[in-house]
Amino acid sequence: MITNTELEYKGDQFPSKIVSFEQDVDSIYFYTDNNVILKVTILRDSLIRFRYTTKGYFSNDFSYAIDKTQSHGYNQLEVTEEPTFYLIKTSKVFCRINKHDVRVFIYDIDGTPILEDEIGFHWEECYEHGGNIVKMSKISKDGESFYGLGDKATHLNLKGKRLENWATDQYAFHKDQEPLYKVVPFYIGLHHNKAYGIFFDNTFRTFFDFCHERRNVSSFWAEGGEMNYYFFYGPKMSDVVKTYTHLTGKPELPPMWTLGYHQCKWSYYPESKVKEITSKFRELRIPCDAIYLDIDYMEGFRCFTWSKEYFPEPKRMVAELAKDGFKTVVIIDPGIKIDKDYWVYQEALEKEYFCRRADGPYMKGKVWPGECNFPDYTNPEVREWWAGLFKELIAEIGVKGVWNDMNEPAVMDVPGKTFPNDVRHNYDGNNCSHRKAHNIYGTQMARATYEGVKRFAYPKRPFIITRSAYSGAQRYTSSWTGDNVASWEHLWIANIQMQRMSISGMGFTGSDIGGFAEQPSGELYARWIQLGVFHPFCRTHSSGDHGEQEPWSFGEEVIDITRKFVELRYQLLPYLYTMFWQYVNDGTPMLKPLVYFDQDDFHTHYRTDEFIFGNQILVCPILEPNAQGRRMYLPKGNWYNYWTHELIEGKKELWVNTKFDEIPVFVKEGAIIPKYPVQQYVGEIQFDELTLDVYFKLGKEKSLVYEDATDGYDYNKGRFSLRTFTLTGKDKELIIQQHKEGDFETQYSKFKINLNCLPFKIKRIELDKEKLTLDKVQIKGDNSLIIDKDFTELHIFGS
Ligand code: MIG
Repeated sequence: MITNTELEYKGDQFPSKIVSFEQDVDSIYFYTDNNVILKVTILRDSLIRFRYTTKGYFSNDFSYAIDKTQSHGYNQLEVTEEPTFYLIKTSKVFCRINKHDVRVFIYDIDGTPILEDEIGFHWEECYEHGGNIVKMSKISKDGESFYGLGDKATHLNLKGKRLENWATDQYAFHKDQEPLYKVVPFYIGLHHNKAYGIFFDNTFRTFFDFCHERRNVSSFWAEGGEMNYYFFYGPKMSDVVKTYTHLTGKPELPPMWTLGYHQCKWSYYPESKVKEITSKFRELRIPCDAIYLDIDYMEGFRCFTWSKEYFPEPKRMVAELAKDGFKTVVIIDPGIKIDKDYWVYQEALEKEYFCRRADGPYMKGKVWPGECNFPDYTNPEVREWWAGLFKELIAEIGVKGVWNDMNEPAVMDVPGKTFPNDVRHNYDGNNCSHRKAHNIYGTQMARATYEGVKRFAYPKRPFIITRSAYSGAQRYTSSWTGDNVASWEHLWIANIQMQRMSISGMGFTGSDIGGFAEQPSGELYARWIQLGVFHPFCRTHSSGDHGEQEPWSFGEEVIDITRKFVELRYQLLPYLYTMFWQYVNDGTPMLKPLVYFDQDDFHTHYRTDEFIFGNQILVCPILEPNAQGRRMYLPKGNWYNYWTHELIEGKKELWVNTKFDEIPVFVKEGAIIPKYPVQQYVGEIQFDELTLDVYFKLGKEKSLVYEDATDGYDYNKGRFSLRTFTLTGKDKELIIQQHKEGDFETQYSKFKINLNCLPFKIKRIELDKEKLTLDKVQIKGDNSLIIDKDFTELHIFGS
């Protein structure tokens, strides 16, 4: 018999009081008398995990996001019991846990409240009235700002927004549209000049509310799964971002060519069209390293096949393109055409690798090839099989990179544009429904692709690009921001998305330059290229049904602007490669929003347009038509205008004049910017000179240049070169010291040193403490020196 109380909707439930606690090395368990357990795990002094169950026991602890190869450790952990609370202390934070309601309060060592529970953990659990929702609410502090969350197409500062994480194929999305392709449930809070972070590692549909519903409350919740989050203490935003990136993992170094310029369109075919495009790049001398084949290269959109009509001899074509410096990248989608004569379909069917509906049949959905089945990439055996499928493409045909699309997963002509919720997934042995696996499906596909490409490209490095991704996907793949639009608003969105992705651990990202949907004007395309060359991933792509979108589609002026900026990117390759190496090494994001650069300056908290590219170059795109320049904010420090060399003091708003072939670019004083000669593709020419653009400063500044063989894995065996340049400027002196690590021999043996903005006349030069004889140095008219040895100290005296 059903009683009334059983049918009654209970609404929110709350933990009751703590009745006991127990410590097991780095974890402390708090037990309540209504089956809630809070498990607090100290991973580092500034990294604490909070995990709750409402069942009285914890299920298997499994996460795709956490990088298990990373180590953690703390200096201090003390747990004390007081009459009304417990206190957990590390060397960085105190964490108070109330006995009567399990609310959590975190303070830093100075006693400043950093993050405090409002209601804290609560949940709904009722089959008749809406299922299972786990919720968390925090008190938001005065003047608090919020950042992060991956690819959101909205203001960089998320204060006042409510956001949703459910990977979605969002064609021609617009500003503030939710949800989008990626799921990064990580945010940074900043108040009283102190930053902290939260990573809510829950793959169900999640929501974040930053003072949108209630002015003083930030909250997050999930439609299933556990309340399971990591807290990061800064106080610097850079510490939060680095620790988050360390926790969810960093990529390996990509081959240097992937940092070149890429050309794409839906679709270049047949072979003659592809060749026409690549030849035109060489003819116009616009550098380019990669050419993409979209879905039409396949036979009826069947993955791992080639259209015999359009591409009769792929191996020959790919080799010919490679001879001309072009790397071929091909698209691979998750949908496998239901076709009993198609070997990939046959194999997957035989081995039972396709996803099934709850009551048994295979998940069927329409995508480009027509009706398809979909591999369950959350099954390790399926990933292994999928990886093996790349043998022919990579090892035999010579394709250099793979592009994973439609992996939200996208399904046509159905409500919700994806799988139904009842679809089953293996989830690495933790069987579950699509409600839980949806958000990581794309990441697991990209991971399987990465494993395949890596295996067959060896000893070269793999390259993968994905559309959908969950936290941690950066370990396997780069990404792009999906189907944007050729509009000025989307140029603004692209700028923000790339900064946001960078501080969300997923730095190797770019937008479709020029816009995917609709046709850009020449002016918009030029402005987009001018920004795009400063994004980690730099590719023009378009849907192709609105006209041409190659650099030469918009007339001479745009060709020249494109060439100028793509050439600049190629000159800056050692700088770009070094910033990538820093990302790989310690999780430093490649692009830094101004708030990341100087969080103590309140003016930076709501800036969106300016960003720091690497460590020493500041970029501000032009985001409007007919601009003669723009207003912008220059953060702390002194900056040289890259084009005019004018020195400007920062921490102020200013107007900057620009011509059509310029955008505001500034170089931090004291910087030494390394440059290669312009090449049409990475490795095109042998060169014997590294250019160092030196920007004088009164005082000290460090600059780095990381190099290796540009591909392969020898750098892991010490075959890299890391140069540290220390610049010291005095009244009438400039000293540049160089320290070199690693045993990679760079191909060049000379340095061309451009002494920009020297405030004095050169009187005498000493190299490694010896007065220079002229065969070791040539002074050119424009304050540039050629030095033909690996110096350790260059000392310039002025008068
Ligand atoms: O339904 O492969 O975002 O980059 O060119 C469209 C064709 C499928 C969507 C991708 C886009 C790609 C296109 N794809």
